[in-house]
Amino acid sequence: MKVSLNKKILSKNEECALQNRALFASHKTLCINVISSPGSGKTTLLSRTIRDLQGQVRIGVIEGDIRTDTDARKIRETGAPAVQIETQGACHLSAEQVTRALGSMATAELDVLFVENVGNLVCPSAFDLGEQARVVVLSLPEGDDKPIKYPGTFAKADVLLINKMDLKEHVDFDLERVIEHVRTLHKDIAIFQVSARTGLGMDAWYAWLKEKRAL
Ligand SMILES: Nc1nc2c(ncn2[C@@H]2O[C@H](COP(=O)(O)OP(=O)(O)OP(=O)(O)O)[C@@H](O)[C@H]2O)c(=O)[nH]1
Ligand SMILES: [Mg+2]
Ligand SMILES: [Zn+2]
Repeated sequence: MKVSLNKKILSKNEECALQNRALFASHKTLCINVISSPGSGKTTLLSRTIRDLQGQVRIGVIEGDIRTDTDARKIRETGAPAVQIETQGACHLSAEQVTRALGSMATAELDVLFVENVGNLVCPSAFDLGEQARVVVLSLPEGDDKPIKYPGTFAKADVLLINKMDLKEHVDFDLERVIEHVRTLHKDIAIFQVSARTGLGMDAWYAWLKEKRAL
């Protein structure tokens, strides 16, 4: 006899993601999952965002790396709270790891919590962490073919930050081609051209963040 329970059985990751999402909702904290290749500038972008929005938006960061707490230490230099997750080899963060890290983060006192995922354009996008929004960072030196080669990550992102715009004159990167292609993957994605080094274009990103936070 076949019995249909008509109830979706949640995976461990989905269960923890639900739990995290409920906590963020109860604390009115906007959680943003930040995904990119290694070295695109995630930590630099977050540090600049924290410094520029000091006194306006209370920001905390959960850092995901395979090894070391280098990035969490960089974030703490800004004065913002940061918790490091060392995945010991895993190439993406799981919702369960985030649940554990939340034990050391006073989310009730934060307006925005960024989760910097492990540098990887492939599997982080397959794991819901309980976030309300996803940001993908693509930097000019990586090449303009990345959205074509790794479509899943771009299709699931709410925001694309095209970083290292200060290097525009030095690299071959067809901006129009990238923007056009990314819009075929996700037509409503918000796209900002920025430089975490010079601050170029960051105001538009901050406006998006404040608007999302207000919703
Ligand atoms: N020229 C230029 N360099 C940048 C910019 N943003 C970041 N960088 C540099 O890029 C390198 C990597 O930056 P990170 O912020 O560590 O990159 P990440 O994405 O956090 O790297 P992982 O955490 O290792 O994945 C550093 O040397 C930064 O100084 C930028 O806008 N312009
Ligand atoms: Mg980093
Ligand atoms: Zn992985």
